Formats: sequence, structure tokens, C-alpha cells
Amino acid sequence: MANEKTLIGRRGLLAASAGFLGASVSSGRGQASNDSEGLVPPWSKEQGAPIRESSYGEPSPFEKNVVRRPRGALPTFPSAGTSDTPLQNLTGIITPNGLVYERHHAGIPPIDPAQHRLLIHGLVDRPLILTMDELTRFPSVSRLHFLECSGNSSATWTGGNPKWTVQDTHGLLSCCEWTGVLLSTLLDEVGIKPAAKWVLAEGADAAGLSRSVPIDKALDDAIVVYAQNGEKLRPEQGYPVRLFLPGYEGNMSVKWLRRLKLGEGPFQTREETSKYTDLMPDGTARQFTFIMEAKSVITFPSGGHHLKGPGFYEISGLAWTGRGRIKRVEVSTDGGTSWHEAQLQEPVLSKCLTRFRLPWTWDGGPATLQSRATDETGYIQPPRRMLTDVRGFNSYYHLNGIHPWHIDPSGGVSNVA
Ligand SMILES: Nc1nc2c(c(=O)[nH]1)N[C@H]1C(S)=C(S)[C@@H](COP(=O)(O)O)O[C@H]1N2
Ligand SMILES: [Mo]
Repeated sequence: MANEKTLIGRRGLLAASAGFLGASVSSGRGQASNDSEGLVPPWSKEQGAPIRESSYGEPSPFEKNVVRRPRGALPTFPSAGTSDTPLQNLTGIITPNGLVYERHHAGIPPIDPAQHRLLIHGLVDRPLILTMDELTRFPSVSRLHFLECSGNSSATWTGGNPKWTVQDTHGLLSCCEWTGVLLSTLLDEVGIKPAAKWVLAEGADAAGLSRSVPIDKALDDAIVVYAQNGEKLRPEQGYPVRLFLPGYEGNMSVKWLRRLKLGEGPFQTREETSKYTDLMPDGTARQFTFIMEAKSVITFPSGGHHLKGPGFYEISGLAWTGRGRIKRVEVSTDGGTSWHEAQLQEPVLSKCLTRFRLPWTWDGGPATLQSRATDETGYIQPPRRMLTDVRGFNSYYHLNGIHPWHIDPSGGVSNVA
């Protein structure tokens, strides 16, 4: 770890926060003591709430502000919209199911699993229609992977609003343990004809969202998923079944999956001709930009946080790459002049969020914090300007640039707009 002396050191932690701790523990009446009668809180003196009958648990009411927040939806299409994951409130790498970001092109269809079918046809030897019961009889896998919308962070191409939180700038990002049947297992069952090179995946929602998947990806790590974080998929995430393509842009993980069709070439659906393409400065468009490149962001401290004075803080954030594992995360607290290697929280998994941490002593002056991820291929997360130099400002998706947060001397943290 670089530069332990200047950046790191927690000797001042308690000293710096003494006023704060003293006030909350003993209201200024001196040293707190466990058996002092006045300090036993009311909830320690009576029985707690009984177990509820047949309940589904909820977070503490004191955490009621930890919620997904919708982006404004177009009034003409109220069912098409997004909601962002509150990354600033989460620890570790798992996104709880109720906080997984949402992106729906035509709302959430109310699918009865008993009536849902998955059709596999096209260039196969034995076309198949599966019920959900039949699907779940196949051997399954459970894997931890991130899911990121290719439009995540796109509002920051030009900086954006200083008031934005990390939920606003990076909230179209979540990470779950996904359980399902490997697509390769199902393709083995139907038998692939040699000419089959692409797979069309189509959703049962009113958008009929559909994308073409190269056969190599389909046979590699694609999963037909029916559960997330230990329970059945949430309706928002594609109940009762979705495709999941680890490391690929979110829109290809087709929710409410009803059909897989094998063909010779890409199917050129509207999602891959007009929509999920990247317009370059010369007027051409990049098509089939599947992989989400290495990216990272500091989640603490981040936009909207308020540091309560100089002293020790643990900087923490998330890093991920669609190409495999994260190898290194560096953090700068001086706007990119010097960089310090952060600690990566184990386990560091492939195509999964990785939590990083770095101890930091804030001297109370203005500071600009940013993180930079390197993945196992050696690719280094670029500054935003390197991206705009190549792509200009007409390309909307795939912004994986370095993201700075500014800390002012009052402790306020803001998005660098
Ligand atoms: N059928 C269908 N699949 C879909 C979508 C959709 O609207 N309909 N949205 C896509 C987009 S753009 C993204 S980013 C992810 C979002 O998945 P989530 O809502 O589970 O986070 O699902 C993808 N799959
Ligand atoms: Mo998306």
C-alpha cells in the first residue's frame, strides 16, 4: 500500500470524533457505564414484539429512506421507466431483492407461472416447449454476477448536477446471486444444428423486448434464471424466468423470457438497430457493444454525504468488469495527482461487484476523490475525457469513465459537474 504515512492512520479517530460520541452516549454527563440505571434504554426493560404469523420480513422502520428511486417517466409512457439502486446505503456486494434497480420498457407483466411457457426452436433438432416445473427439473447453477444497464451514468457524459448522489449517477447497477439452468444445458437438450450461430431471446412483456445473442456466449455462461438471492425472481426482475448474460449490457438479459430461437445470423431487432447502438462522431454507429467494460465508483463518501469534521474515514466503493475479475482499484484523494492501492474485499469473483476500501484521514481541506479500476485483462478504467475524445457526445450508452466527488471544507460532498 502506497503512502501509509500521509494518507492513512487512524490514531486520531476517537480524538477527532470525541465531541460527537460524547454527546450521543452520555449527553455530556461524563463517562458512560453499562449498569448505570439512567442509561438502560426502554427497549431493554420490556419484552419485544412477538413473531408475526406468516410474515415476509421488512427492514427496520429506521431504514425507511433506503429505497429505489424512480427517474422521471415520460407521461405518455408511464409504464416505461427506471428506478435506481441506493448504492450509498449498501455494504458488501449483494443488492437486496427489494432494492435491485428496475428498467422496464413496457411495465411489469403479471405472469402466472403455471401458464407461462418457454419455447426453444429454430435451428435445433428437437424444438421444445417447457413449463416452469419442467425447466426447474434441469440441473441448476447459482452464481454471483452484477447487472448494469448500458445507460448507467449516461447523464454524466457532460458532468451533470452537483446535487446528484451515487444513486443518481450509478444506480442502474445491482448484484445478486442468480440461480437457474445454464443455457448450454437446454441447448444440449434440443440439439443445435451446425448452422446455428445466434440465439434470439424474446420477452413476454408488451415490449416484446428481443435481442440476438452469439452462440459462443449462449454456450459459455448464459443462464436461464428463475431465482435471485435465494428466492424466486421478483416480478420486476422477470418472474418467473429471465435470461442472464454475465458481463453483458443489461438489456440483453431478457426478462419474462418466452422464446429462444436459433438462427444463422443476428436477428436485427429494433433493440439492436435503432436503440442500443452507439453513435460515433463520424455519423456511423457501433452495433453489438455487448460487454460492460471495467468501471468503479466510490460509494462513501459520495454525493449528498456530509463529513462531520476532519479525521479518519474509510473510503469505500464498488468495482466491476464484464471481462472477468477486478485486479486492482486505485483511489486518489487529490483529483488524480497521486493514487493509492485500495484493499479488495474477498471474494473477488468474475463478472461480479468487488468492494474496495481505503483508510483515509481527511485534513479538512477541499478534496477530490475518485477511483480507478483495472481488470484481469489489464484494461484500465479511463478518465471520462478519454471516452469523449474518441466517441464525442452523441454516444449515450457505455459510460465507464472515472467518477470524481468533491469534498468542500464544510464536509459537503457533491458530484463534480
Ligand atoms: N422483456 C424485457 N426484458 C428486459 C427489459 C424489458 O423492458 N423487457 N429491460 C432490459 C433492460 S434495458 C435492462 S437494463 C435490464 C434490467 O433488469 P432489472 O429490471 O432486473 O434490473 O433488463 C432488460 N431486460
Ligand atoms: Mo438497460
